Amino acid sequence: MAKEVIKVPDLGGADQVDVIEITVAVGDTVAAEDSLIVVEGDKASMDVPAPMAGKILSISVSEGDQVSEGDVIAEIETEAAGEDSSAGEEKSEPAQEEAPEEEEATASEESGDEEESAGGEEKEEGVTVPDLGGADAVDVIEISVQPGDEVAEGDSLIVVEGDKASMDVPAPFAGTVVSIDVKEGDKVSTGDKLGVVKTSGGGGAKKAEAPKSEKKPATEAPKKAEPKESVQKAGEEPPAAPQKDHALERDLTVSAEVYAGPAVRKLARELGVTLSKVKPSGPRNRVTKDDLHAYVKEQVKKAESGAVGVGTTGIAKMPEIDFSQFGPVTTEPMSKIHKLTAANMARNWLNVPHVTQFDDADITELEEFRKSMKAEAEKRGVKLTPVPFLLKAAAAALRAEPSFNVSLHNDGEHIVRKDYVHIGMAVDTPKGLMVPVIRDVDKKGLYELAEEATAMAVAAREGKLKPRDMQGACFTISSLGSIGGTGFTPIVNAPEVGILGVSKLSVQPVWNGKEFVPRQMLPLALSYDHRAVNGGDAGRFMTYLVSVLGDVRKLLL
Ligand code: CAO
Repeated sequence: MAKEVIKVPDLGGADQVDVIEITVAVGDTVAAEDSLIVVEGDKASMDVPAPMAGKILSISVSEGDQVSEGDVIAEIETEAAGEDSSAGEEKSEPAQEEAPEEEEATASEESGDEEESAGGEEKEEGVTVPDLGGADAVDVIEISVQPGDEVAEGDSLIVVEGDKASMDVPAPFAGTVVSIDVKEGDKVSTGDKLGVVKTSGGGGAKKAEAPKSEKKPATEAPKKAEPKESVQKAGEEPPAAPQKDHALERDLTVSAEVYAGPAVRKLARELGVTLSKVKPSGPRNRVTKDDLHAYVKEQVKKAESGAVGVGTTGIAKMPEIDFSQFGPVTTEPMSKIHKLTAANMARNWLNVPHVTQFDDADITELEEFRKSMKAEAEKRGVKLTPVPFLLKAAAAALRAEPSFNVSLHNDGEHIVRKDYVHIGMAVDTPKGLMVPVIRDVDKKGLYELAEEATAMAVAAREGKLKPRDMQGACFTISSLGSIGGTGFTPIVNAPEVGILGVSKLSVQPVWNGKEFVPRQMLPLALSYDHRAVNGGDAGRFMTYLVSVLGDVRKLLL
């Protein structure tokens, strides 16, 4: 065991860089090259990696500190004293290897594309990737300008990112962007051509003041770029040291003005997360790895619960409202059934183009018949309500008009036709809405259906339904007749394509050709998925249904 001191490595000439993230905690065990802290200078941010594996004993810096080369970052206890004793400060430099040097003046200097004309006239110069401090084949993560854009000297043209650092490649002089020859996702190395910038005149190119071959000494802090107005959002500026942070802001504006370090950006890209959607919690509104993880967790949770929000529908979410400001409230968790119903309803409402057709069935004779059978039904231990009749009539209609006994295939290319008739029955339970399914309704008699409907309703209310009891329906009946109402528009329970809403029976005056007579009229509402069913089919289905409910003898035919 040996104790080693880890210091800030060579920062490529930059001095007094900000510590923007501490990525380890005291007690953490790290592998060699694991990031310890992230620092950020004028134009680049970089991870400072552990020079050796070990356990972090202490951390001497905090977020927001400014550090320079040689400052102590942390103490680490290494496993094998002998092996790592030579590491110490020397090994604290690997980051330097990957940290791009801020040699903005190198851009274009070695380019052979220069088309220079006499002083004071326009000239076009190729811009190349500057010295990347040893890094090779770095990713182009943002193109900051377009052909035709006016840029000031030092304005970012593109942003590149290696393993441990990201940096702007600045315009070598003020002028107009003629072309950008790389695109996001390309890999570039030192010397690769990025594009062409045209000076507006000899006097406009500040670079002309410096000899072409002159490179800025590595020890000189890079010149700060004045950010373009378009990337400066007044409301989003970090509060501290605005002048110093101009280039920093530019660097952090990658991905819609988001403030994040290279490691976080890399992780975001790997996870496919748009950084601008992540709520930052770090200093100066910086997105941290924890923020990214929290965001991904939340998205996964939402997706698994089927919750509908931005991203799945494109519809803005409801604003969060504190109802207690209007009066006393209590907040309680939704039951699992309630949450599932909410998700299913939203999914069906948004996916299915609904049409609802209305009609009234004259069930005067049906009611007479039902009442005449009631006593006998009770002897058999069943309750004969209108529901078994509705089940039987709907099954007959599904057979007579099979356009309703289908489901749309998910591939959008096929229709599945069913040669069975299973019907779901909406049941109102204390825990929420449940839809048990009665199988082979077309093959069952009224008593059998009455018995099964009652048993299913009881099982639903007692929470005893099994998943299979709620699967496989071809069509659903939602009867609110015992509760009341003159009509409602039910939501199709996809992948079924139709649902019948039944409201409360009432006695209505009906013209029989000679006079108005009192008839018992049952309001029906048939909602259907207009992708699968046409209005004509729906009209025929409803007319057939009304006719068999009007004369149940037809069910025997
Ligand atoms: N009009 C007038 N009276 C009706 C009627 C109608 N359309 N439908 C049923 N009734 C009567 C019944 O005949 C019964 O009266 P009697 O006891 O005098 O015979 C009474 O209402 C109670 O019926 P019930 O509720 O016990 O049985 P049911 O077969 O009518 O209904 C069930 C069973 C499970 C469908 C029902 O209890 C239920 O839960 N309905 C709610 C469904 C629902 O929530 N739908 C909305 C889904 S979308 O949110």
